[in-house]
Amino acid sequence: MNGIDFAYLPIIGRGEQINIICAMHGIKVNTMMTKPMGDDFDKDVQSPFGTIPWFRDNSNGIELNDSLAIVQYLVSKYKGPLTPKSHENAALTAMYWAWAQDYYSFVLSPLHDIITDNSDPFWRNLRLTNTLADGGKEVGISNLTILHQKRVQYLENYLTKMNLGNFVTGENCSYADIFIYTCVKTVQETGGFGILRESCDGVPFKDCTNILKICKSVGEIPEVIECVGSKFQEYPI
Ligand SMILES: N[C@@H](CCC(=O)N[C@@H](CS)C(=O)NCC(=O)O)C(=O)O
Repeated sequence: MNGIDFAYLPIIGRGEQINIICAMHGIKVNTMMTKPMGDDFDKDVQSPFGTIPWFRDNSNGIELNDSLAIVQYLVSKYKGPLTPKSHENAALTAMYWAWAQDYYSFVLSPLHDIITDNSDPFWRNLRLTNTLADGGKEVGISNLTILHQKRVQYLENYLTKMNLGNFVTGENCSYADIFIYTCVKTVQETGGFGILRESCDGVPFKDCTNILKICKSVGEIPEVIECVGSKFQEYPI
């Protein structure tokens, strides 16, 4: 294959899970850094919807501008360990991915605005970013901490009820496990998320035995170890 072009930023964000999935499926990635943190790509102009991740498969020219669409395309076109084994497994994987996507969109992403001190309402193409509008930073962090705890508890409770194996859909790792892993490790280890850790008294995933078990299992996969390297320590968010 000719590999893929992949535009993102030098952060964990919504990009690292795609790098990991490519590593696990042997897909060659040509990384492009987008403005304002790089010069290879301009999301405001080149992305159909003004956001990243953005992707093109050089073998056929298909261009995708949504992380779930990218991941589902990759694991079905380039079969490997993360390719769902049944329709049921595919649907459950997409559902757990959506948990991580919502957690990212409504908890981690608004925290990015606080971490980067960006309270201009229109600095993103996708959503309003005046997280600090009502009550300032302290109230913002406190509200997002409550939301974090609620979202995490829902997932943890459901995993307990389902009593599955080492991963969300059973004994095999899915692409949803990878996204849950990158979100959890971002909160646990990146410098910027110190504010959330502090707000959770240093234990943002307290009593989350199942979630932490999944992250441990993902973190032991050799391709994950190699792909991630020291990024959680180096990247700000
Ligand atoms: N549903 C989209 C959301 C993409 C998204 O919000 N991307 C963020 C970065 S993780 C972005 O481009 N933000 C900048 C902006 O909105 O201008 C996906 O999952 O790809």
